Amino acid sequence: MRIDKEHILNYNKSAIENHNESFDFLSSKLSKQGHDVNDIISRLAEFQIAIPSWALGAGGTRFGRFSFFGEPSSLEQKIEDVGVLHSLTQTAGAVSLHIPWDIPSDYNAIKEQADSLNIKFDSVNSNTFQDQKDAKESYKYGSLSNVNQSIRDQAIQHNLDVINIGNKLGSKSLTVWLADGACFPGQNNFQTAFQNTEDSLKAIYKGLPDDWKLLIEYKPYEPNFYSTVIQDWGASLMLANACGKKAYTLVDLGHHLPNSNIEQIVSILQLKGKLGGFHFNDSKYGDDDLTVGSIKPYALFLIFNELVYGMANNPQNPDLAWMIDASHNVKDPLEDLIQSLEAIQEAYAKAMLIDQAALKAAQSNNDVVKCQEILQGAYRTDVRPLLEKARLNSGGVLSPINAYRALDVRGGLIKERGKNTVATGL
Ligand code: PSV
Ligand code: MN
Repeated sequence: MRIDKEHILNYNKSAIENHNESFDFLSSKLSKQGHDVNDIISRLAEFQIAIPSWALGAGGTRFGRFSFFGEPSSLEQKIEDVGVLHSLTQTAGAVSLHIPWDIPSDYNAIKEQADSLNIKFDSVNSNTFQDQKDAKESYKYGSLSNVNQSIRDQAIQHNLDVINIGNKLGSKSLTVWLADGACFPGQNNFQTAFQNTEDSLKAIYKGLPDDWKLLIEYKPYEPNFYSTVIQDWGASLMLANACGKKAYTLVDLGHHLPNSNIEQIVSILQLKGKLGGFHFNDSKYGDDDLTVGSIKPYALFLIFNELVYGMANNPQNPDLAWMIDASHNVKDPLEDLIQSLEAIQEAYAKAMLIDQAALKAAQSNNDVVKCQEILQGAYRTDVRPLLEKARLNSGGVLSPINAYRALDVRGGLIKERGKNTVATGL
């Protein structure tokens, strides 16, 4: 299913008056405060977030999965769904594939399809947390960290195969998330597991093309509940440093113990030029994979404050790979992703409103109250008209959720695909 330009134009006609009114009001207010509104809008339009190929179907838990009607059942249909998201929002111009869930059968055809929808292939993700059909070795007791060399070799080879697949599509990074760890004290030797992981990652790194990055994701627990080999940013950074300059840490918002100061982690990694990628989601308890901004929007804003600062002040840190990593147990996956995209853009726009010079001055004077006023002044601004303008300028719709419903996109997908299709993924 494709959303044609005509539909977008028609939809926007019905909402343009309200938009103009609220945009003019906000824009004149911000201009008076010294903001370059056009610059903020063009930076919003440039900010593209990858959609993971595994998030287009309904998500589930270990207790069950309630499938969503009209789910994409092939990679082509998944790309089609990202195309729908991108035409409406103009901010989802990339897809991130998980291998082996989404191995293309015809590379040229899939590249052409993605091209025609203006979608790039972002980071490719390997999977050594599940056993694959016909695999010689099992990952039950770990993959890159395993005590058994031939299991490590199989996991290394899988990552090299993923690089190869990504290379054919134009991806420029490999994301490694390891489920390896232990469920019980004494189950493994921490040092051996870490050293094995380091050696395995170095072997993968050797096969990384020159213009690629290796992104090392961390997570404190799950599926292992006593210890995880790459449990935090410190472990990830140590491994990235051991591999070399093309290796970076990847931050997934859900992969922290309660109350971790994620913005501080983000800030220091950028200072050291080692923040490589970002997985957005939100959570109340752990790795809940909820819609971005649905639980802690202020925390997201504070993270974006550091990201904006880093993008302006840390040329030593490369451009980041941005991706949503969420799951949707009870919502239409596409509606959920639209809400996440909107929340990310909103936090970014608000962070761009922070007067960095005034903040620096207040910090130099130890004026704590002023510092808070500056941050919260930006946070309390309703920036949605800026997001609308950015979408409008790029050919998207003023309100993606309303347009998605008005155009009955899900109804159209069900008509094309039937009710009971099931997407690959977790
Ligand atoms: C693990 O929880 C994770 O965040 C990793 O990024 C995986 O690749 C992804 O979720 C999908 O399961
Ligand atoms: Mn993740």
